[in-house]
Amino acid sequence: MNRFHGTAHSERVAARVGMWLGIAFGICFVTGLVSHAVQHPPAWFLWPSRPVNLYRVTQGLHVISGIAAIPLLLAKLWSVYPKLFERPVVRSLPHAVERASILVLSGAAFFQLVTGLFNVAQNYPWTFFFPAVHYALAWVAAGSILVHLAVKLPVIRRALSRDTTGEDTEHGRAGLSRRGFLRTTWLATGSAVLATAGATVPLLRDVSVLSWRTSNGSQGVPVNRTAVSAGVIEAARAEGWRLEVVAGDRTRRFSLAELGALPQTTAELPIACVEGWSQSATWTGVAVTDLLRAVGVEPGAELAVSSLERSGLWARSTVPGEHTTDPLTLLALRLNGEVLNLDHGYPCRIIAPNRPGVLQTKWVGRLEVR
Ligand SMILES: Nc1nc2c(c(=O)[nH]1)N[C@H]1C(S)=C(S)[C@@H](COP(=O)(O)O)O[C@H]1N2
Ligand SMILES: [Mo]
Repeated sequence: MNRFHGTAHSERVAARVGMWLGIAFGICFVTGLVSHAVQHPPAWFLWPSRPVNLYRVTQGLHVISGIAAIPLLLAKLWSVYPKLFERPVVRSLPHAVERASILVLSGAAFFQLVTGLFNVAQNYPWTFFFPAVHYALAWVAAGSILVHLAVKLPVIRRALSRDTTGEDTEHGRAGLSRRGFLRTTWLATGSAVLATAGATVPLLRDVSVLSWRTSNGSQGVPVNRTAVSAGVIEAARAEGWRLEVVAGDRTRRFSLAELGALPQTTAELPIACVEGWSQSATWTGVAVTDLLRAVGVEPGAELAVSSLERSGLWARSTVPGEHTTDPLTLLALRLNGEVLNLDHGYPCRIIAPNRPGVLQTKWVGRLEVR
């Protein structure tokens, strides 16, 4: 009856690949939730400013586990696709629910991986707002995985606990093909990770031939959005540029020279882009703690940051209290020993430890103490 018996289409293969896929999805889901919470913090959520590289690691894991899940999902679909042709199509109500949940699961998983991949490649061939849709479907995928796990638990148990030593000889060639299939799956997964992880893992930088870091950038750091595309060249270069610092009903204005005359702090801090690339650099500028004290405010207050950029999605950000007290939260003026160039946010930009790149606002024009 089972035409696919004894090949890669066995319960055992499906369960083994499924287990690794489940682990990859689990890591991807949790790190995705972290990234979402950091960018849209609910009231109870507190994201520390240390360790400096924590977000870099969680977001790196998010993208790496997502990449690993692609070959794993393909292998999993390959191992179970004969079930699509099972007849009768629906045997009972539970069977119908199970099949429907698998449809939702495959659809959501496929959607997440494909849109995620396009996103890291900075290609947006769609009109919806990626982060919101990606976030919503993560819950759909996670929910349907749980249903699937619950339904399949007996099969998974049986498949993962079965002793294979006898089986391989029993089925001869079939056993070999099963092992060959698994080995190919691991190899494809490992290659996909190695080919891309260098975007965030410095040791793999030269190994990762498919790495998608946004150009090599100037001053040794990639550039996501250039000053030209943000339309800020004129405003950033203007003679009359002043940093406005608003605290209550007082507004202080600092020229670039005045900012340069305040105490300067230098720190090695990463840009950790949500798109999965990260890069450490040496930043120098005015510690936000020093800047706040210069305007008579105790650090610990929340800061609203506005860019000279008029309409971009990332033209504004909020630096929460935990970050304004950290002496490494900088209004950076210099990068790797040079004056920040226009693409990196001249005249000044936010660089705070343990933050997603999207919140490291460039071309800052105004800070407002909340
Ligand atoms: N004003 C403004 N700031 C911004 C952005 C932007 O589009 N506009 N992009 C952000 C993103 S997504 C990243 S990853 C970092 C990249 O900084 P870099 O170009 O100096 O590497 O800047 C952030 N700051
Ligand atoms: Mo980014």
